[in-house]
Amino acid sequence: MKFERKQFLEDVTKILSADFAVTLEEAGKKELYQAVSKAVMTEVFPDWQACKRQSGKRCGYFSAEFLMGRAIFNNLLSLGILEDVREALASVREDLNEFEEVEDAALGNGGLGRLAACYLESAASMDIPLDGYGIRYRYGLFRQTFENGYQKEEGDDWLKWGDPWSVRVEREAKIVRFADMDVLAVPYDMPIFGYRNGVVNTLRLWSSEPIRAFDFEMFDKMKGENKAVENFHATKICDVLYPNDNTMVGKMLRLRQQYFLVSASLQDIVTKLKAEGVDLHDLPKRYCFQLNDTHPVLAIPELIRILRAEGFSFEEAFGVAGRCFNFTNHTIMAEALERWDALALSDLIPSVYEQILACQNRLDEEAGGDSRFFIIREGTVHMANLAIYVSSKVNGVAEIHTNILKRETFRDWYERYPEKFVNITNGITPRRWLLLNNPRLAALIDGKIGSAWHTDLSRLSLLKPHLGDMLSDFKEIKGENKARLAAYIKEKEGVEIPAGFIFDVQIKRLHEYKRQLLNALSVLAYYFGVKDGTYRDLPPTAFIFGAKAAPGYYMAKAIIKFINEIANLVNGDKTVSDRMRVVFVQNYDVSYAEKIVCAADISEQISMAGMEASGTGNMKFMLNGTVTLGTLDGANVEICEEAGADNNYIFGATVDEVAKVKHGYAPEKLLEADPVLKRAVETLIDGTFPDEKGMLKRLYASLTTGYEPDRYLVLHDFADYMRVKTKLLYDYGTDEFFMKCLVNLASAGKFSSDRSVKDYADLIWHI
Ligand code: 26W
Repeated sequence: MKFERKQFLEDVTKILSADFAVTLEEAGKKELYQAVSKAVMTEVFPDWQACKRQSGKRCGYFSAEFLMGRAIFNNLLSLGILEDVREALASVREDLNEFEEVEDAALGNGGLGRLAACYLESAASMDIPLDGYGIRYRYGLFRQTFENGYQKEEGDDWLKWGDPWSVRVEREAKIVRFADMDVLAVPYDMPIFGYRNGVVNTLRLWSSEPIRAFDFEMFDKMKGENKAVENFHATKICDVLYPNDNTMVGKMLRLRQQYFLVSASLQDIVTKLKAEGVDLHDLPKRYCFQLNDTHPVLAIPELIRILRAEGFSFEEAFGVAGRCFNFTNHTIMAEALERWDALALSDLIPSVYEQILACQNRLDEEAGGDSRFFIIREGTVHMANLAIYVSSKVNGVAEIHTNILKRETFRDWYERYPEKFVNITNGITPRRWLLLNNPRLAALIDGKIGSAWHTDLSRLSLLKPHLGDMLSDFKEIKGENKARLAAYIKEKEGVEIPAGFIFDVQIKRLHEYKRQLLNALSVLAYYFGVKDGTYRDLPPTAFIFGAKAAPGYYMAKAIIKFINEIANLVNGDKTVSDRMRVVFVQNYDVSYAEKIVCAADISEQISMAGMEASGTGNMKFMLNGTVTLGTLDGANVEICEEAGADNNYIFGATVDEVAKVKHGYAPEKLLEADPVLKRAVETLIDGTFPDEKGMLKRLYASLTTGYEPDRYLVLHDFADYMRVKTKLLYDYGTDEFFMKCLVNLASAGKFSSDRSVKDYADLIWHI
């Protein structure tokens, strides 16, 4: 984008006067933020219009979550005007960094939502016509604070600063029909800028509204009548994002959200094609759809329903759907595979349910009654099965994950339709996750190999001959990033991390399988070890955690409480203060991640092997020159393939070993055999920590008793984890160690989401 300072400041001044009746001098931060953003939006409008009008085949990325984070810095970077705007504002004594207070758009839970955001950015940068379709939740993922060590949730008012990067497109509103009411779906379009290439794709987020402007008087009169009041609430479909990650809760409101999203999106696309005069039999020539996990899978029967209403036979409609849809699976956890009660579904959207039944009948005929293949069984609709049956392609998100899908999770389906299954290893956008969050490191790389890596990350391998020369600058930059993070943590969390400490980081959603508990137990082991002399000379280390727990996930919340108590104990004990600090940062989100990732020395990726589909945080750390302390799980496996296992720190049971260990597993024997482990685990019940609510006691029980004690093999992997982690801590600081960091950076090329979206475009979308 061309940038002229004088013109820009004039535009900003005009918007300030028209929208807020203030001058540039009088404007507050929020007003200025809106005016600056809008001034840019005005400029890019022609490019955006041109991209929207292109006539080739497009892909719709259907997702219940888009975890976009903060837009302004990324957008300015993509447009190539970040520094220009910074200088223009500085010339009128404003500081662009003030906009770091702008709320993240946190319309997602974790990996799946952030992946969608990276893919949109990469597709635009690679000039791939991909548009996102999602829900404009009024409240995104909750804001987290800690009170007395317990997680507290508050509503996330992400629109507090306004939403200048969206445009409400009321004239393209659609009506979504449920059995009990009709709802208006109003689109808000967000431009997705390609990196310095003039491409502007679209993220279209639907907002639900009552069809008639809300009538308060009517509402007042109807208060007594349950149905009407219920309807009023039901029009609030988009009020809030479900804060679940990995557990399926069969809530009707969630089902409404899912249907709302796919019905509005498909009506939108079909309407536009019809207006262009396209024969809907040719739909697959113009569109394909990527289903981001099962959440938008109702799109399949919805499209069939729409086509039948247009006069298609079921077979014709099924054929078109089969050529349009593709399905990505993001987890093998049984509790996360979506299933819906068939009665509830048929009550809410009867004509859609009819199409699901028709698919089931077709499958019955095709599979000759083989009972392994079903969509509806015992009154439950299995969304993954519906997706696999109809879709052209089904993909997992890392090699090991796709293999597990083929071998286990969807084995029967794979046997029947082997050609459907493909792997597309996840990726991350190097613009947000290196250029933007770590500009000095990016500049150091530019200085060695030029800037072509910005859009071709494989070129990082060209750094390999230069790594030795980069060492001292790299250390200096990492040190500065660490100092900045330490200052931020001091301000936000009140915990001081002294200079020279190792930053050992685990940031991700809280889940038992991700094993933050394993990390916590190691911290206790080091603490007792420092005190009793075993680790008298422990390299000074800050153990940094960040994670939100689903509000209804008891064990996850117990783990947060446990770690916060450990932090209290360690940080309050002067005798260890030159060796250890522990901090659990509050409200971990995309913007916090940007600050942490560039400052980490150790990336903890310690899930039980087989459980983490891919992970993408692991890639972010790698790209910023951080070694992984991890299991052979998800994309860690491929990270080791690229960077070498000896440049990372691998421990623990492999997938095959997990299966074996689980036979006759006896965690109590492990406890008895290992006094260090026992001491750490018993703090859960021996009064070391206050436990008013009995949470820690239940955590202890989850490790030692019940149907499947220590389900995620925390105790089994503990000794090997300690061994490797201790080696890592003692390796830290040598040139040899920093070379490992740099080898990781130089080997991160594969993990660009540019590569991922191109793989999708080649193997699946054919665009
Ligand atoms: C029905 C509730 C629910 C909500 C979210 C079920 C499942 C999910 C997601 C599948 C959870 C998720 O975000 N999975 C993560 O997806 C990332 C992107 O592919 C992977 O990198 C992570 O390994 C995976 O946990």
